[in-house]
This record gives sequence, structure tokens and C-alpha cells, in this order.
Amino acid sequence: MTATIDTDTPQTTSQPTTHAGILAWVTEVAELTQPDAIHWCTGSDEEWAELTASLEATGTFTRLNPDVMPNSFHAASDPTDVARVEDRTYICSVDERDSGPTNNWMDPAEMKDLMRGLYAGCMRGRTMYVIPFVMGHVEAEKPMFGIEVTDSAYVTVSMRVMARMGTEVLSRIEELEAAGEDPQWVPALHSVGMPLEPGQADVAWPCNDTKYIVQFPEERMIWSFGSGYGGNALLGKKCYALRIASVMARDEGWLAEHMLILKLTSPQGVTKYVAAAFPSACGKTNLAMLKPTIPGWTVEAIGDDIAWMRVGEDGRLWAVNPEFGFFGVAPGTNEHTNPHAMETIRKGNSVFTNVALTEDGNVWWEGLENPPARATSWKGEPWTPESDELSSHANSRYCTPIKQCSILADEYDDPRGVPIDAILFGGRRKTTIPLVTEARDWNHGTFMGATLSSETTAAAVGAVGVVRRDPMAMLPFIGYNAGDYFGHWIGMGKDHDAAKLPKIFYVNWFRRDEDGGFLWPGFGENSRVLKWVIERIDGQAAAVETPIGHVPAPGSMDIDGLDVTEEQLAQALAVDPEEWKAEIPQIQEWFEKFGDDLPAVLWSELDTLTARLDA
Ligand code: GTP
Ligand code: SPV
Ligand code: MN
Repeated sequence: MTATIDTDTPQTTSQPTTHAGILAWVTEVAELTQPDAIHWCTGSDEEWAELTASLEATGTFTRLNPDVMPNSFHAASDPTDVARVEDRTYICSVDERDSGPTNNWMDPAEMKDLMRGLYAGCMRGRTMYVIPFVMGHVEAEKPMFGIEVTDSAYVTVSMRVMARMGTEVLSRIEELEAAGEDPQWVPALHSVGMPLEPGQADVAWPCNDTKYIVQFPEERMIWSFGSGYGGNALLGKKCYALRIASVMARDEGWLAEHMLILKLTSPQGVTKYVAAAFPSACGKTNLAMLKPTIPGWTVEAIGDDIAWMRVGEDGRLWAVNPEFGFFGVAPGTNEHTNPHAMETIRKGNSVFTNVALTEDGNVWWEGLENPPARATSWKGEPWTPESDELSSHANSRYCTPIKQCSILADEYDDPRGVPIDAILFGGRRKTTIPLVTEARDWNHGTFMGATLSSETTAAAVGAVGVVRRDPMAMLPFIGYNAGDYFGHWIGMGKDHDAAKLPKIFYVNWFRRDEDGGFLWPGFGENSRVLKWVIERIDGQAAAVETPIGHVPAPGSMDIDGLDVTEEQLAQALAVDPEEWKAEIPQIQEWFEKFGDDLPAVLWSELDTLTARLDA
């Protein structure tokens, strides 16, 4: 029989669990946070209908016109709660050294004291939702369970889109336990941090000026307070599937990465799988759903943000997407740049946050076709195409079920994943970095990843357009010492047959000419780069060796029908030794941050690069 929670306090709205550990934790959280009610999520359609209706009632959601966006909703956040807060994100390892020089750290006991103070009574006047979820497949060999407890209905409905969740997941945990196994689950506590006093009206977007996004890596535990925004609040995503999972991956010999996964099929029917790590808002979702411009090639999507990769018995690197939805950047998404995303969204069942709301109950954002004559901006103000302000926040997002994507590869549903042939690293750089470069070997590829640089974007709070090192596009997501993380990457090449591991490439879609225009048209045209990559792997395409790696030989890239001059292409591919020499001291300074924790191999790679540039 199901156990019940002490009913002195909150009203429990549905069945809890036979799992003593989960029940004890939920009870402990309820005693601390004092919610009015506890709701155990089932993940059913009825639950979705109830929760979305309650969000309409509080003014958080506006239902979109069902004729254009069925079962879909518009939300506008508090203007201060629009992105990940890297300054407020902590890795609270027992030993400070284990969080490394790239993370914020506080002693875990001290952090818990501080946060218990914030959590005390923080759910008063609200319902606490208990969300059993699994990242990856529920039938995986070792399913990666989590229980998110949150006082936000917005987070609950978003979690239903982004992760496999609900009764089925809880039943699976209970079943494994009953069978004598010890299924591990990550406790993930979230509160918007805005209790309601009796009679106090709620606001559309509750949040708190004080924010903490905290990972306790040894305990595999997450505590988040004060924000309702995606990466801060949907705890299965960045907090679990990257920060906590990267620690598990280090301990167990696999990789948890900020990567898309795609399947590429040539006109001859040959299939390859590509994973690519680009920093936030640097093109993963767009590449994952790419519509090739070169005839006969097709791309199918497997994932757009996170890849978990393990070396299989065959020695190849197998990748799964642990997520269940897309949480994509809205601005710039349109019928030309990402027709498959548009088609996915139009099927409905989606949440749009911080975009504009049109008078006919649709959404609009910068870059979308057919601007409306009038709309309400994300700030709730009247907006017209003549307005000085943007209609949508630069980090506004759509949240949509992955199963609605018509080009989702069948392999998405395979718990074994897909064997990766190529890994791309990429960043947003106006200068210096060529359109595509092939690494000489695994260690050189790891060096490319470890030194990846990119201009900051609106996906995180802070200045935009500042070049920073973002190793493997994981700077905000490595759950441990980044020096050890580099060592783990190097170790993957040492512990396994490097010949069977993916080949590594470095791409840059964002190089500019003197007038500030993009040298490369990007989007669907990136299929030409993918083709060159595949042909390199198969030993077909020619390359020239440069100090930084192999770049396409003149004429080796398929530019048939492309509206780019030879001159522009040459500029996009150019390796300028002077620009690269200017990078060397920056890379040196970056590496010095890690002291003795930096693998010596990376210093030798830097020496090799310097020597080649000087030669
Ligand atoms: P996160 O979800 O934050 O991790 O971002 P992401 O890496 O998935 O980035 P996304 O694909 O959403 O792209 C972000 C922005 O970059 C959008 O505004 C795109 O329009 C733009 N973008 C993507 N691909 C290209 C490209 O090939 N060329 C150019 N010029 N812009 C691109
Ligand atoms: C990113 O910032 O890399 C995202 C969006 O994918 S969030 O889930 O908010 O982290
Ligand atoms: Mn991302």
C-alpha cells in the first residue's frame, strides 16, 4: 500500500509512493518549505490541462489561438529573470579544489545552512509539485532518475515537455526497488522563493532577487532558489544532465557534454552520426535540425543540447540525448534558418517565454517572417515594427516536445544511442577561427576543445559579445575541476583505441568581413561543411596542413550553387598566422589558471602550435 505523508500540514492531492527514501525526502522538504498542498505529478493530459488552466488563472500563461498554435501558451517572465545566472551558480564540492578555478564554490555545510534559511517557509501559500523524472531512457541499463520538487506550475509543465516524467517513472523506480535493486535518483529541490501570505495575490512570474543554483556533486544533489528560468529551474537539464552527470561520467568513465547529435545520410545512403559542442546560443539547435542545401543529403535530429557518450564494446563512442524536448532560442528562428523547428512548434503543445504576443493570439519574435502591425512585447508593452525596443528578449525561448519533430531519427528511441563518427567544436568568433579545421588526432582535438573561445551571448546574464574561453562549450556546466575534466578527455583517448573514437573538428559559422557581414551564409549551407567532414573521415576530401590543423584544400568543399565568391570562401577558411600568434598568450594565460591540474599533454600541444606558427 502507499504510505501517506503526515497530514497535519499540507494537503496531499494524489498518491505518494511506496519508496521510503523518496517519501522521506519529500516529507523533509515539505516540513522545511511549508507548502499548502503537495501534488505528486502523473504526467497525464488531464494534469497538463489543470496546470495550464491554473497558470492562465494567475496570469502567467496566455493561451494562444488554437487554430494557429494548438494547446500552446505564452509566458512573460519578470524582466530580471531571463537567463542562466552564472554568478549565482555553485559547485559545492566537499573540497574546494574539486570545483576548480572556473566554478563558484562555498563549503557545502555553509551553503546548506544559508539555503535552509532561504527555504524555510518559502512555499507557504503555494502547491509543492513532486516530479519523478528520468534523463535518458527509462529502460536504460542504469536509468538516470531524479525527483524534482518545485513550487512552480510553470516549471512543472515545462519539465513535462523537456523530460520523461510522471507515474511511469515513479513506478519503474518502485519496481526496481521491489526487485532488490537500489535505483539511484537525484534529489532536485527548486523554489521560486516567493511565499504568499494569507490573502496575498500571486504575481504572474514569482521569483526572488536572491538566487542560488547549487550542485552538491558528492551527494548528487541539486538545490535551486529564486529563479523560474529554464536552465536555473528545470533541474533535469543543465544542473543534472550536465553538472551532476559530468561528475558521474568522470567517476564511471564516460562523457556528459553540451552537444547536439545528428544523423547525416549521403546520396549513396551512407549514414554518419555527428555530435557538436557550441556554447549557448551559438547554433546547436539550428545544426541539429539542418535542412541541407546540397542535393541528396539528409539530416535527421537526435538531440539539440546534451549528449551522454560511452565507449561501447566495439570501441566506438555511443551517444544518447537524455532530453525529451527542445528548449530553443526563439529570435532568429524562421522558415529559412530552421524550417524543421518551425514545423515542430506549429504542432502546438508548446510554451513560449519572453516573445511577443500578437493581437490574433499568436507569438512573434525578431527574425520571424511577417511582423505583426501591433503586438504586446515581452515586457507587456504595446509594440509595433517601428518601436525602438525589441519585441522579444534576445534569450526568449520555445519549449516544444521532441517527438513532434518530423525529422527525428528513429534511433532517438534506442537506449544504446548512436556511434559518433565526428565531434565538432565551435564558437562565435568574428576573426581568427576558420570555417572548419580538422584536428590531427584525439589529443589535438582535446586541445581545440579546451581552448575553445566564443563571444558571450544573452543565454547567460551579463555582458554580450565578450570573447571568453568556453572549453568544450562546457564552461558553465563542468561539475568539477576543469583541469581534471581535460584530463578525463585526454584519458578517453588513452584508455581506448583512439582510431575508433570520433575524429575531431573545429568550426566557426560566425567569422566576419571588414564590413561586419558574415563571411559564411550558415544554416542549411552548413551541410557543405558536414559533407567535407564526412569526406575527410572517409579519406576522400583533400586538405592542406596549417599550423592549427587541416583546412579544406582549394576546390575540396562542395560550393556548387552557393552564393559565395571564391574570395569570401578563401577569407572564411584563411589561417592568419599573425591573428593566431595573438591567441597564444591568451591560451597560455587560460592554461595557467589550472596550475598543476592542467594535463601536461595540453602544454605540449600549445608548444607544438607555437612552434608551427613560428616556423
Ligand atoms: P542554446 O539552446 O542556448 O544552447 O543555444 P544553441 O547552441 O542551440 O543555439 P541556436 O541554434 O538556438 O542558435 C542561436 C542563435 O545563433 C540564433 O539566433 C541563430 O539564428 C544563430 N545561428 C545559428 N546557426 C547559425 C549559423 O549557421 N550562422 C549564423 N550567422 N547564425 C546562426
Ligand atoms: C543554454 O543556455 O545553453 C541553454 C538554455 O540551452 S538553458 O536550459 O537555460 O541553459
Ligand atoms: Mn544549451
